[in-house]
Amino acid sequence: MSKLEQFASEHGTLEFVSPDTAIDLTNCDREPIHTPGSIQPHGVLLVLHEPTLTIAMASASVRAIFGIDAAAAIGLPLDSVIGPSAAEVVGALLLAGVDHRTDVITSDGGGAGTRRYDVSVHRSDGFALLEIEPELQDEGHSPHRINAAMRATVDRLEQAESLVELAEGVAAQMRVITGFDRVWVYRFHPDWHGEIIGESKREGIESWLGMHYPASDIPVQARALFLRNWLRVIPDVRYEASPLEPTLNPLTGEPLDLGGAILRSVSPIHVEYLTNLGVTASLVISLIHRGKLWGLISGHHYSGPKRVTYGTRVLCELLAQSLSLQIGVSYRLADRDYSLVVRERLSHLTDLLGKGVELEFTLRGVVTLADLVSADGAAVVRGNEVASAGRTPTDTQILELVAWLPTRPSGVTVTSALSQEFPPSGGYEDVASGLLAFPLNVSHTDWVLWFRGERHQTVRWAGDPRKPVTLDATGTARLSPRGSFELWEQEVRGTSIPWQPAERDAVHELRRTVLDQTIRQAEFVAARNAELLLMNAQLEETAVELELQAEELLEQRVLREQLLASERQARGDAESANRAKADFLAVMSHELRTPLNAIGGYAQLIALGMRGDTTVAQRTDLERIQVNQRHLLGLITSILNFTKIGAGAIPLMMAGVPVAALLAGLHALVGPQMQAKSVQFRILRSTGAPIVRADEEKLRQILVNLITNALKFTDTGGSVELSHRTIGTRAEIAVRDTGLGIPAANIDLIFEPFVQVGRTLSSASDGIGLGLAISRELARAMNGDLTVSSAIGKGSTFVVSLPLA
Ligand code: BLA
Repeated sequence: MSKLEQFASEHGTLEFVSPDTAIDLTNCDREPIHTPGSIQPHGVLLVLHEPTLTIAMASASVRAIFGIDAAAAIGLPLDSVIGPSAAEVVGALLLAGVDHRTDVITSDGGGAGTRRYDVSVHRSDGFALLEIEPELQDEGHSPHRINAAMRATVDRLEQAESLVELAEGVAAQMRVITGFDRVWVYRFHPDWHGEIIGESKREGIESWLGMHYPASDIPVQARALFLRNWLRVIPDVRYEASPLEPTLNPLTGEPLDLGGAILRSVSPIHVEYLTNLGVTASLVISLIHRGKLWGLISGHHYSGPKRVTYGTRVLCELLAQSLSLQIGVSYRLADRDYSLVVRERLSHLTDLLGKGVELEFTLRGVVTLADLVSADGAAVVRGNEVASAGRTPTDTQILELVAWLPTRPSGVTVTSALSQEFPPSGGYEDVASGLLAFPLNVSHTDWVLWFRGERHQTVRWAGDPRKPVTLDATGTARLSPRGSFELWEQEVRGTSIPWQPAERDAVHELRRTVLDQTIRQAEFVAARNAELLLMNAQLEETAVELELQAEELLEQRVLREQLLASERQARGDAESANRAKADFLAVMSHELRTPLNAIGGYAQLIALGMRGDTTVAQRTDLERIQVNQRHLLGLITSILNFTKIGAGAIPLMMAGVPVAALLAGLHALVGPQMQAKSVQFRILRSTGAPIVRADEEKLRQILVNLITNALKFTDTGGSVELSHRTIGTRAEIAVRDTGLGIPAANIDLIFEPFVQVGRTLSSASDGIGLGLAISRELARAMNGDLTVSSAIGKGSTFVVSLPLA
């Protein structure tokens, strides 16, 4: 793709008005500045047929320089105008096949005697265009001097610590080389308005450093030409244009495209602009990096015409290129560094989400949701529920915002000037001038939002940017660039620091992770429901049978109870009822295990292929049946255990247990799991050597349960720590983790049997939340207790306390 096509694809197509249309406010960006039909008169343009090199068009200036009328030159061979040896050099240049201009110096007589000229060739509209400028007295650009200038520049570039220093260094060098009154470096902003970011000027003229200029000062078609032609000169702003003869391209009947010509006559509007600024001569070089126009560097003269030799121009181009390069590199380095940081934060968050942690949880922690994109605050909205952290609008304001968001094109919303799109947010610009948001569901009721506060900024414009032109006395919009460049300060309100590409990418990625997760959960729940329905039907049959058996058992028990009535009286009714319930559950659980084992066994037979080949889908189903079968089995075993303790049915072997030795022994049991997950496992030494009264096996079971739990909720890189201490007549053993922590509201629930806390979804193999309930029952059965304290994002500490022996 040519640069121009690329430019057009980024900026929309360039359309031009016809040459004789008057240029006014509505069409000034469509002035066909590439086809002015004339050139600046300090040089000559000869338009040549190839390969004959006969002249097809010539500029009127050919008369002053080569002593022949343009009209008379048409149809002549080139050598008869510029002399044979010069024509030979031009022919060689063209043969070299270099398509854009190639500049050399050639000397010859032609009609006007022997002189030296700078010539330059390029091709346009099917012709070879030859531009000839009488050579200037050389300003002494020997290779030695060029070398010295480049060296000085490179030194300055190397030492520059900032963009401004870099730009000033290059401007200063360029001013030394060219002798312009001022050299300025201009950088385009994303909306194509520009800012002077570096300057070098002679004493006695005002500085323009830091001034801003509206985008309309350099309209789109002029910027497009900047990419085609890197260097433009206007040696005398008061020049009188030299017209082409004939006026139109004889091959096409259209005006000739002079977009690549250095001598091209410039737009009268721009000439007027320069005149208003007091500029008498100028030179402009595009600053291009990776095919993109990012700025320009320009020399101004205020004290009459100024031509710059060809050699000097080449040197200036080199300077401009090194500046582009240097700036490109430092931007890319900074971008890359920041991208890496954002990536790291992203992977931390997606890891958490991958473990089933709710998005709301990530509002706080080591790396928060807000941290991901360096936002001031973030919020997760689900229906009317708002969870937020950091600097954010109020819940009500957030809900209003979320009601408005679905009216925008869906997907990720990115703005650094929210109040321009959503005026009600004008009331809280200080916390939310920047917004990044994406919906969590298709009905657009749930959202994640990031906020950035207002950035205070004053922009110094050279003249009021809202009035780029002045109107004539009749008030009609005849275009004339403004005459005043008086400082005009604008307080920019309601904008935040813009969101960086790396930040937007991270949000897109997070969105993908969250949506994937949601889909997977929905599928999982649906699949489980289907399985459970199937299993329910099977179990129901068994249940009917069991019920009958249980009734029978109860009857027998009643009979027996009647016989043993006297003995039972002493125990009290409450206890007996309890025991009856436990026994019933025990029997039922026991009886359930048999058919469940059968289900598992048959499923395994089929899975192993003993009943013939199975399809992939069937194997997946079988796996699910087995997973659920094991899950149910686990549940039943837990119920059994729980009821046994509750009814005092678990025999306890109470003895003196030395705590330190017990803890040390745990290493072998849980160490490998810790290592596998890269969680640090530590047993802290303590001065005392307490011996508690407990059932050693049961105490170990409690601790293993607590440690396994801690590991489950602790991220890779975290730690689990065991410690003990003696308080009065009791010893305390603590299991501390650096995991997710338990929300205060849930603290009381975690010891309830059958309640799962802090997990979105319990996978079938994870147990059913009986572990903690059992552990506490066991601890209490041993005259001890189990308690917990926790802080969100920091971790939890479970403490088993037992009486000393
Ligand atoms: C071109 N306008 C330009 C150029 C510059 C500026 C640098 C390129 C000139 C060249 O390539 O030689 C703008 N000049 C500036 C700025 C400063 C400066 C910002 O000295 C600040 C110090 N110009 C207007 C308006 C219009 C306009 C209102 O102000 C049209 C509505 C048009 N500017 C305009 C056109 C060109 C231009 C058409 C192209 C000139 C050409 O290459 O023919």
